[in-house]
Amino acid sequence: MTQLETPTRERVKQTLRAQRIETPSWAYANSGTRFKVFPQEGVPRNPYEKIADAGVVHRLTGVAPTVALHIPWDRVDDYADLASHAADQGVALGAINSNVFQDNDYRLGSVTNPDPGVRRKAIDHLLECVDIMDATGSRDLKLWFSDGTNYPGQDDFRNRQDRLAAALRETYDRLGDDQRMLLEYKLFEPAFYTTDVPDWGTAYAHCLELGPKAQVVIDTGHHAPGTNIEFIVAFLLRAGKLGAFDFNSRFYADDDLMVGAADPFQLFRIMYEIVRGDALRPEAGIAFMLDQCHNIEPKIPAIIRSVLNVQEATAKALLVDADALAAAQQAGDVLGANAVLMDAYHTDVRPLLAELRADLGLDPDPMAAYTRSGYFEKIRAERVGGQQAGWGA
Ligand code: PSV
Ligand code: MN
Repeated sequence: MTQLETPTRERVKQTLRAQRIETPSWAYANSGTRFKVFPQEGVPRNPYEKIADAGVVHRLTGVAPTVALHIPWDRVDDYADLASHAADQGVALGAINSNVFQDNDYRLGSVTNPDPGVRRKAIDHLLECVDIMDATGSRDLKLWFSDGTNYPGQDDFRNRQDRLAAALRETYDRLGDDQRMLLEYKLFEPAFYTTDVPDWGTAYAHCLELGPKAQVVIDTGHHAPGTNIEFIVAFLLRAGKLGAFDFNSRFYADDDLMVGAADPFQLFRIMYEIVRGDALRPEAGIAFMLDQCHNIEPKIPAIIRSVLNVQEATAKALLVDADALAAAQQAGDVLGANAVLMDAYHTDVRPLLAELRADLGLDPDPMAAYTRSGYFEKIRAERVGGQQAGWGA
């Protein structure tokens, strides 16, 4: 490894101290594919236990201070009590994810369903999520709609867009001054012919029409193979319309594997655009969230690994020599410009990150620290009986 100059190391560490990565409550729970859910020992049985696990991830990594909830999977009687439990665990409640995709009524869609009664039910759920945000102090409402069609002629595209716009407007108007709506797109699944919010352009157009409190979420697993995601990042950031990421990685479709596992270079390119847009600062308002499912690997270590992967990609992005890159680009030096980026990507930042953690009073190796902590043995012994949480629970 080339030795990094002290000012560079200090600059990068300083910026990394402010990084915030949000973990998803559902990643701590059981999940699977449509073929099988493999239960694991020690899995949380309720939202309180999921939040306890998120607290462990934050204590070990120092950069995961919030946990996203999914409603109704994390429905509780008293959200203020859940928020105070989170504070006891050293974390706060983050984005509220709505869920209008698991009820029998939503067979033909939720907010775009041809039946006005079903649309009303779906919108009421979105409004309930804003009530929950009021109680938890959450800033962000994350919306993902599985709505779409399976067959040509099944429903009218334009009517569905009108219904979508009306539902978004009603929800938008319910938001408080400090609250935001984050609209997520996805190319396909569960709908296979059309999806009502299939891509960033559709999400962007709706957000533009709604106003400044509506922004786009990029879930890295929600694109056609080969899509240049970093271009989308650059475009939306420049337009002031990037609100959040759902990080994960994919080999084929919406695989929900650990971020940075399938394509660490893509994650670096995305984080470079974030650095280029000066959007790493918490004040820039980009929520860096994970949206993953750990079907066969142990969950808490997988989430720690994912947080570290984002941190490593960020450190590499911060090492790009901006002046040298600009000079090469201006001079039309194609290979020189590419080399500046690749030099940063090929730097081994693990020693720098270990040093950062030591500065913060953390164990330099969070994965090993988790194994040594005995936390898994504790939850395995304690969390017996009851219903393990999972998708839909
Ligand atoms: C949809 O595939 C999605 O990415 C949305 O964010 C959902 O809320 C989440 O997955 C559920 O796992
Ligand atoms: Mn997602």
